[in-house]
Amino acid sequence: MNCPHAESAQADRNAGVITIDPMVQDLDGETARLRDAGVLARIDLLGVPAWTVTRHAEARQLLVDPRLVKDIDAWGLWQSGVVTRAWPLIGMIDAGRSMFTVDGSEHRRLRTKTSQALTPRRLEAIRPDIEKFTEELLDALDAAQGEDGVVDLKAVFAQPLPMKVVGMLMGVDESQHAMLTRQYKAFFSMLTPQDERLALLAELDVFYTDLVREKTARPTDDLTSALILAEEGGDPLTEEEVVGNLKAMVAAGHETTIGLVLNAVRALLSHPDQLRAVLAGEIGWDAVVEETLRWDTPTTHLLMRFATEDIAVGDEVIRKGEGVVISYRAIGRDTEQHGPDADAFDITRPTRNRHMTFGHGPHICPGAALSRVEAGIALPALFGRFPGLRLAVPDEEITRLPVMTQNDMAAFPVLLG
Ligand code: STR
Repeated sequence: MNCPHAESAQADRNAGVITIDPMVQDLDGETARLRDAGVLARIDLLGVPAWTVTRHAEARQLLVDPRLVKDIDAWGLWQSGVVTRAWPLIGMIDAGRSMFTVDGSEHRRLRTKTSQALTPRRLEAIRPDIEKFTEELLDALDAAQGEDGVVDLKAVFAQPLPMKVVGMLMGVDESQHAMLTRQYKAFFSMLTPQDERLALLAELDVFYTDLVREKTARPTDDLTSALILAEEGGDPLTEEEVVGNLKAMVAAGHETTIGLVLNAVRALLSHPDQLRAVLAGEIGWDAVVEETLRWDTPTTHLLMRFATEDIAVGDEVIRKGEGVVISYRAIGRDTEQHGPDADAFDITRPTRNRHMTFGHGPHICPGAALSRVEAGIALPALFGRFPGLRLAVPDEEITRLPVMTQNDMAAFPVLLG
């Protein structure tokens, strides 16, 4: 290109692009840069350009805009073959047919049974099971202390609990939990070579398909069996659709709740006055859960939606075929929504319940109530059993995993008190 204007226009464009660094340790710095870049920011995801939404109000609008769809075939860069299955983030988007990837009336058909099974009322029935899992894992935590008293709260507590819960709901045998944890860890890590990631996704497909066939032959009282059975007079989900929903439930139910529990513990340990207020009963655990969801979102960036028409947002235009990410961490720190001190963790904040961390609109997280029940049981039980719980290393030494879409810690070493 020898036209100087075009070149400088190109440079300007690149100058405004924020590269999402898979190795980033300073996540607050990344969040602040995205917010400074505006309502809509141009980002680079491992060489692939996309928009991201960084503000609460505009995200709320876009999340109900039918011109934005989840169908990967609406993506220009996919249609043209620029993005292929060789791109490390493809598994976040091209995940098979499920409630996660389909819109409109088909989406309602795919999602109804799952959301009905996860209402706060229905969840009361499994509360005793979650409490039992929690107590068992607290015993395991006690037993796992090393000679120096240090134990990894992630590996021994925060990670197995959501897997036990989602495993019970979906009918995944305990003997498979460690395998699934290992596979999802490799799936999310950007250090995993892409051929290995594609291979593990194929293995998981076989695993889930076998499970669906088993439940088809011998239905039990789990949600997988319920998804297989047709409504009276209704048309049943296909095997592919049941597998897709099962994959989405296990992946989402496992990964995100680990983050919620650990992020809450971390926030409380670094804000001891607030921990004291909660332990003294001055403020409820629900406040801790909601403020953690706002301030330190388990999902940093949610991939991806595609514009089926040009969509104007402020002074920018998302062109037909372009991809849009929702940056939930930036949205939680929106000063217009949460005030000038949005970067501060404050469980007494009046807007703590007005976050959008579970999304909004038709795709709003169907597991939101479940994760609130899990965290609402796990956190008080943990601090009830170990009131002197503290970090075994300085907070700055907690390292993030190389995961682009989640705020994932490598380990969370604690002393039980
Ligand atoms: C992982 C791979 C898979 O087999 C199915 C899904 C669909 C649901 C996705 C999940 C994915 C990745 C993690 C997600 C989850 C929905 C919510 C969760 C994006 C692509 C997070 O918010 C982290």
